Amino acid sequence: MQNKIEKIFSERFGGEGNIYASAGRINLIGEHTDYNGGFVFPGAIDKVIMAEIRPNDMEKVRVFSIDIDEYAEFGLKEEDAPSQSWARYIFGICREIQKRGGSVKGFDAVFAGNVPLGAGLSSSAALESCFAFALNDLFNGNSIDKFELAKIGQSTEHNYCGVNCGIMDQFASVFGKEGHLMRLDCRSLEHEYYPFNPEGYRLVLVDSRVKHELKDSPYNKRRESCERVAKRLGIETLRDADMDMLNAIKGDISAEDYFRAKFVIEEKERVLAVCDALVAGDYETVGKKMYETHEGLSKDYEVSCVELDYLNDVAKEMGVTGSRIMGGGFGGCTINLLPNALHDKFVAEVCSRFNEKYGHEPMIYDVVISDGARLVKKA
Ligand code: GAF
Repeated sequence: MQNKIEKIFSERFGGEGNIYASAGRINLIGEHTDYNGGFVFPGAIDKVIMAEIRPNDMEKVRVFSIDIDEYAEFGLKEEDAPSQSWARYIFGICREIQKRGGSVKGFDAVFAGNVPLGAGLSSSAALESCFAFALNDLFNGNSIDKFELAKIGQSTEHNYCGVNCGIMDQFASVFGKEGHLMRLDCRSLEHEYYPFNPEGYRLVLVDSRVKHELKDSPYNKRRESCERVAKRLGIETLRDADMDMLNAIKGDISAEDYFRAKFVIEEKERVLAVCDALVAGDYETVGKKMYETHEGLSKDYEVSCVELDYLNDVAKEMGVTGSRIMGGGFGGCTINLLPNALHDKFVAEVCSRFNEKYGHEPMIYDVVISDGARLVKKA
């Protein structure tokens, strides 16, 4: 990928720029808890967005996406927003840096990636944090701290891409560390790295290749449900709610809102239980909690789909230790924790059975926990 980026950059713009990369993410457990001030347990992976970037002494950005095979050119004022949705991520990063008093001048860029799109692996956070990291380095002497870089990515989603996401994806993408997951408290942003080296086990993603776009999905609606319940309870976020509090207002809220909040309250406890189980090497408990999360996401939060439920059923039938939908839902991947010895058999069977039922094979990704945003090469 890097060679191709360098070749195209020099053909389009001449010479060379710095090369930066940032990663997609997995999340072991803690789904839809981030925007409720709860805990998540993500890590960056070895699938990246990589960009070659160089200031151009103009007041405009010229950028080429290799994967989409499109070029965009835009200025740096609010009214200069590009029409292409992929370019709005980059424009949003520029604007959010500027809004915080940071500097962004014109630049040329070429980028590509291998984070599968719409698979729940957060390709958009990888793109955002790659550019946020790069523009901090190129125009701000790295004076913007990493917490702010993650928030710049999140605000880009809110203000330029129509997704009211939490902070998990951008945080994992910026703070990712090779071989480690991180337990992140999304309210305080306190985080602790956990070495992830489960002896005898591994993580495998099964991508249903059912595409979702969070922007057009009911993701924002889920968040609104949670906020309505929190407001009714007189608390800032569901982080501070428990089942007794929720049951006490059950008659005053819609059944839908009740079940959304119930999932979030239960999921909060599951993340903490999984962190402890992981430290104790108790993978059976980790797996059990993953299945409970899937059940909750499917029945109470209603962000699954038939394909993902089927993948979960096959995993359970085959003795996979833990399996669940990963990410926002409405398509994408399941994440599976399984003994090494079951890996090949599971992969072969899940592919053939899924193909038989839905007419296409899922994609399989073996998870490698890697670093997040970084400078790859200086020009
Ligand atoms: C998406 C969002 F971007 C995250 O903020 C998070 O809410 C996740 O869905 C669900 O846990 O990836």
